[in-house]
Amino acid sequence: MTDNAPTLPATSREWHLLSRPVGWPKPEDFALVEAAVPAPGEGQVLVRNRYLSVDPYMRGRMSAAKSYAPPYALGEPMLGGAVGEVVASRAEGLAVGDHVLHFEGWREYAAVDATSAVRVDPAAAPLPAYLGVLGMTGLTAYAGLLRVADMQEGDTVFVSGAAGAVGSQVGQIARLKGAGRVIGSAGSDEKVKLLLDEYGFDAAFNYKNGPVAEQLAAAAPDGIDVYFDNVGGDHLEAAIGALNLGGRIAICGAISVYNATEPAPGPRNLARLIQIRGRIEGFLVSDHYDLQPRFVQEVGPWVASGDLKYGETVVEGVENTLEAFLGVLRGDNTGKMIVAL
Ligand code: NAP
Ligand code: FER
Repeated sequence: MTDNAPTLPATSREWHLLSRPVGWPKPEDFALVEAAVPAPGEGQVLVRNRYLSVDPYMRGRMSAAKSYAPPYALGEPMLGGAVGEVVASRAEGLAVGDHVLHFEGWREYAAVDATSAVRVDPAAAPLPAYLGVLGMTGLTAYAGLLRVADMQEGDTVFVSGAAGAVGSQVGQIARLKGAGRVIGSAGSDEKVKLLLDEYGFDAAFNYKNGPVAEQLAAAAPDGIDVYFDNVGGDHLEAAIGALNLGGRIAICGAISVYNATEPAPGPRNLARLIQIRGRIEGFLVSDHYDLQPRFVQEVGPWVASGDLKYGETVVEGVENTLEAFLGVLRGDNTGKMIVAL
């Protein structure tokens, strides 16, 4: 059965990668292209995207290096999380007017295989929440803190990137799960104030105000039991230096080196892990989707009650998607960076 909405434009806009950035991505590496609105094939839906996700990992997919996700193809629309409305359907089980989460972001309209679209309920949560607090970044925080770092009640937890999408949720989940002390670092005094005043962190510092090791030592005089690493670099070295006996570090991201053109130096104090029997473990959210039901069941009510607060930085217009992405790398965002179309 073909189920069509009455009026669709003939063309719409999509972002292509033209060349692989070296260092900081430049506008010339990208193009906003006008292309025909695709007709959905059998088993597909045509989605009018409403919200696009821009995320740090996309920097990795702009490079040619082999990784867990294939590089973006040159001259093709880029991929990324998006939530939109079905405007035409040739798929069983999805109808015009349904809202779906899918992976063909960076564009206004997308023909999406129904098998890779997940229906979401706009009455249960605002649509952008499915990209952030109840979506990929939220699950990353939940799985990384509770499963990978194995946070226990009473632990002192340190998280970097603490005012961002993942980090702000890590700190609050830690508090709600009974951490003894929650410490965050972020890149501006305003973000630090937000962590202390709104998100219930016990201590926070601006990593641009002085050496991380010194600021962490002041914030955690008795050391830390868990470090949730979003940034790498000197934060990681400082956290290893502050780690208590049996401490755990979950390596989630290393945004401080995503634009590096030379291999970044590693922590100089890894041998400390021997005496403290410390553990460092990297993880990918995609290996933890079995936790999604538990995550939504536990975190959903905290979000609904306001016990867990979340921020979003919303940029308007598909033409501003690249700027929004660059803004994430610069630290323009508080909470999840979202592009609203
Ligand atoms: P986000 O934290 O909302 O945004 C990125 C933040 O990084 C910026 O707001 C900026 O905040 C900070 N930043 C930029 N350059 C920095 C630097 N040199 N040093 C320290 N901080 C810097 O992004 P997110 O989506 O929540 O992702 C956070 C981290 O988790 C990223 O590293 C990402 O790659 C990773 N991640 C991993 C997985 C996984 O499966 N492993 C899944 C999702 C995300 P400031 O103002 O504080 O500098
Ligand atoms: C995924 C695995 C990892 C994913 C995102 C990430 C969007 C992010 C990794 C990073 O930021 O380092 O399946 O889906």
